Amino acid sequence: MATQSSTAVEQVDTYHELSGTALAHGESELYRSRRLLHIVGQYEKATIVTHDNPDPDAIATGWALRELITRRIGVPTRLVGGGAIVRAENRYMVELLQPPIELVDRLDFDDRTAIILVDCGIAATHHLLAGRREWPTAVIDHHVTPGCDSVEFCDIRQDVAASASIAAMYLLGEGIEPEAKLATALQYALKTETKGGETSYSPLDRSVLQWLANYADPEMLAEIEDAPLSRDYYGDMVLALQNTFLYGDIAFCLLPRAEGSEVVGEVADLIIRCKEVHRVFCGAVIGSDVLISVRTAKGHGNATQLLQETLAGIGHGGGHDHRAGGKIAGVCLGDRVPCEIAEELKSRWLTSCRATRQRGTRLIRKQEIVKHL
Ligand SMILES: [Mn+2]
Repeated sequence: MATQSSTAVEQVDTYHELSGTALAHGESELYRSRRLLHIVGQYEKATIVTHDNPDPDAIATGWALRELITRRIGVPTRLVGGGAIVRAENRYMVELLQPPIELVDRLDFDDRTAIILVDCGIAATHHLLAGRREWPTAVIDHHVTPGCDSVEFCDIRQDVAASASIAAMYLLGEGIEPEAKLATALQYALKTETKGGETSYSPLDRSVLQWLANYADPEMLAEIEDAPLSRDYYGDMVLALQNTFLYGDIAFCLLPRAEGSEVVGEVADLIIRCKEVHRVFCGAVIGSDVLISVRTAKGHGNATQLLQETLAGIGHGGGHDHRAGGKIAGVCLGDRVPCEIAEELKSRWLTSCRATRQRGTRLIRKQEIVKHL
């Protein structure tokens, strides 16, 4: 706090006015960002690591932290993540906003590099540091993140909707005005994280959104949300809907084909919006794995529990109260879920949901499909 400038103090006052109750955490926002900068400043360079297949929240959080570090202390900073960016909207976000993210297969670093893990914890297995002995220097996250006690800097706030809110508060506290593209990325991160009623905006998220509105570009945000889709996407969707079966308010769908892994979650998101559906299981073959997405409506069970019960002993998965994802690894040779696995999954899913109906009806009647071909 010794180097605190008067502008920064003013910004903190603005912050106090903006978020009121959100400061109950004790430590002031500026104190947190200063402490992070102080720690990172002891290294020659920094690498920010997101979870694999980085989503808008991971990308925007990393980008804002990179901005904070380079602008305040000038430490050269990379932003990296493993896997790929698959969802059409997210790819379009990257194309339009050009975040400084690099997708890499492996991560090399030495002890002169500060490592900052964002939007996931060390106990998670879907990041480039998983299974390695090196500890990150810092973790910034909003998930239930155990095992961070030994990390030098930890800012984990489960009450905020997005990690992006935490990173944006650092910028605000430091008096750094984000350029339009970064502000739009942060805004988009907050929008996507609250989809499907999974999380709701905390007072801090609301203050951040208000502040970001001064800098973000609403037209760019709308363009991202209307991202161009491939022709295959429509094929996946039609075939998925034709293959969705209902057992009372429980839906089960195995996609006959999926051009990309993201479509599994998107079909689940679409079906859970059906008024008559309260629980959805969606699966598809990607490579040699079966990828699964589960969604539950509010008041209709915990998606993660239902998924884990369904996959017990044959696969694994995790997620949130109403959205969960999982996988059965290495069981497929062709492009469809093998019959015996399909049957097993259906019966396990219905058992987990305590379904009273065992005979399914199609979401769209077969007659209708055939008639309109
Ligand atoms: Mn997140």
